[in-house]
Amino acid sequence: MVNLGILAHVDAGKTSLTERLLHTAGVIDEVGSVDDGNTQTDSLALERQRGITIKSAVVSFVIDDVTVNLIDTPGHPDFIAEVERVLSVLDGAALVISAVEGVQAQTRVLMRTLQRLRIPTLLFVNKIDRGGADCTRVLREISEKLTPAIVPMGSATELGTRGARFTPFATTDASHTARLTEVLADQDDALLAAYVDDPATVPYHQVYDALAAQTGRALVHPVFIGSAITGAGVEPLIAGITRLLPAADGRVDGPASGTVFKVERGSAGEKIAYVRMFGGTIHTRERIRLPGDTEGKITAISVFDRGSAPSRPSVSAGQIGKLWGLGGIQIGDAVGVSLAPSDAHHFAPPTLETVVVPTSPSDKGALHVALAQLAEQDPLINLRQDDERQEIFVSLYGEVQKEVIQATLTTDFGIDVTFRETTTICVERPTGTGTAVERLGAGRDASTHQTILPTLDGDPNPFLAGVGLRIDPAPIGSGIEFRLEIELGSLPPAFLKAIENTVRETLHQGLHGWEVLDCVVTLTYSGYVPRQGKRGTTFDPSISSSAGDFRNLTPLVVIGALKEAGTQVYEPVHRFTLEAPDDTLGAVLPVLLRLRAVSNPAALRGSSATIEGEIPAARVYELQQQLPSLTRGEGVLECAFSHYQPVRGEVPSRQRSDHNPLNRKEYLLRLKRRA
Ligand SMILES: Nc1nc2c(ncn2[C@@H]2O[C@H](COP(=O)(O)OP(=O)(O)OP(=O)(O)O)[C@@H](O)[C@H]2O)c(=O)[nH]1
Ligand SMILES: [Mg+2]
Repeated sequence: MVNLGILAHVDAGKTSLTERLLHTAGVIDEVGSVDDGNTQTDSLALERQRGITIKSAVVSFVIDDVTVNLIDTPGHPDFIAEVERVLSVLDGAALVISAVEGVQAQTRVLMRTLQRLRIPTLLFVNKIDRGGADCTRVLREISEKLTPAIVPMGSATELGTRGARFTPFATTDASHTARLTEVLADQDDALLAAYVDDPATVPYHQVYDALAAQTGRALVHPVFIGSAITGAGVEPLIAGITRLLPAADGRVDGPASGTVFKVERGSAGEKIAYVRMFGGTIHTRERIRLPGDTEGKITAISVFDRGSAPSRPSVSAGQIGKLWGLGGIQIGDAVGVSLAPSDAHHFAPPTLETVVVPTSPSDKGALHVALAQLAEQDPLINLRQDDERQEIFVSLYGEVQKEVIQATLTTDFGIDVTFRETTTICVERPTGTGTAVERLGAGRDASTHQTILPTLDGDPNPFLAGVGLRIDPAPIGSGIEFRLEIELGSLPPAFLKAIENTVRETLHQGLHGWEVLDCVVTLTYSGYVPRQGKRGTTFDPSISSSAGDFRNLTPLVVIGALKEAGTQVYEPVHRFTLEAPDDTLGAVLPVLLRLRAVSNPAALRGSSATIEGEIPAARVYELQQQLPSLTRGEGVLECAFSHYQPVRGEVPSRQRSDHNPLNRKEYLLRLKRRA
């Protein structure tokens, strides 16, 4: 059993290849076509209309007794979140690259991530039947831009014609064996010794075994070549999938553990969770452990097997199943014993945000419910409601995702919506160290514990809590770390938890309203009043500290420390590749400059110019809008998130939540009014 992901830049041919694999394996009699909207994996109405994949889909087939569960993923960067969730459940991947377009922006992003996660990956150079196919160039691009650790498994002829063919190198081909040995010997001492002894006598099966072993460790990447449309090269690819990728392991009789990578709603609105099992077995009617120490009862199971997913009494290690009955389940959740951290992110978060407005104001409540359901299937939509104006914000990767959300709300929920302008999501990082402290008792009379009225020189701390914090900057990508510099045990655990949670919550909005990243927050002081009562009673909350006191006080200390530390706002930047006719460069370049893009000199090939560079995410949409008129409709733009860069000039800010104001007095007054 192999769980295989098919990944690629948009339009490289993943869905067409999936269809062809299913046909070759005998699962379907007719090969469906993306262009006719009748493939197995692009089954949503929207996918069929648009001819692009939007959601990951699972199909399965059996070849030579190996069950392959294949996950077809979307290539459009707006749907990268779908790819992200699938990565944690794969035994291997096939990365598809067009023989015409070659290595594209998203190809690089995906390969980098596959390598970082050490996922065994085969490459498939597709579309050799199309005009302009050039395998030599594409193989060179692969080794220059993706990885030099590749081994072509055969050669292609009659490129650019319907008759284009792929011929695997013969096992008796001495020069192929020698080339393979050379690449593999680096990591394999036994092979190296045999090779040095006598290169001509190393048997092919020994080399092939070494190839499988190193492919399994993601050290090398076999390259297959062919066409999803004509079927050229597909049988050798299948042989590669079943013989070179490592099979799923995990004990069927061990403790049950699996990961949920997709959630959908069935025809009756019921929740269906797709789970990849890593160990053990789950049965119907069984109660299983879910995150947050909760339990769920499975009401039905189906398991992917030969095309469809028939109902089964159980799902076991290695398999992918659909589970019914788990109402609270979310994408990324572990079922049973948790193996991997579920909140690991492999790609950049969404960099855009927009306000969703129902056309009819009476739809507001329904819209909220609908978006919450969509967010369940796509957690990165990240709903956010504005306290004051009650507006609903959603995070986005791009305009296509926005159109898909709009269409889904209309067709599935009957709600028409429009969007307010899309804004970029920035982040903040502290620039220095800052400290702040609010001492216990500062605002209370020591003997009566009554609140001291605010004086002219400031409002004393009115809560039965004391907190001191220091904020230090931390390396990029390190997230937020909470440390203690107080003695362990000097504060009840519930109060400590309240402080840490509130610190994290408050840092969702820094001095300019953006999420604060990459810092260490240290608790340097704490104070509380133990449970006590007045005259005879044992407990009086008005004179004993509560978790609420800490939750209310902590934002003041966080913001105080952050103000002293200072923050820098960063904006997301995309890497782009722009291809356009060379005589349109005169029109394109000034526009790039105006949009604050930084680019290399154009590379010319024939009459086509390619420009690579970086552009603020905030300007990508404008460039996309202008491109057709600048390039007679021939320009092609590819973008992928690259990094965050400090904002120069006017600093954008985001509206703050009530529980996190910059102004101390305002904050205290608001709490008082609410009380
Ligand atoms: N000539 C030719 N066309 C192909 C081949 N593979 C795919 N196509 C065409 O390329 C287009 C995109 O194919 P898809 O299979 O939808 O590509 P995809 O990678 O699944 O696209 P997304 O899922 O949207 O990222 C369609 O028009 C296909 O017919 C091929 O091998 N040869
Ligand atoms: Mg597709």
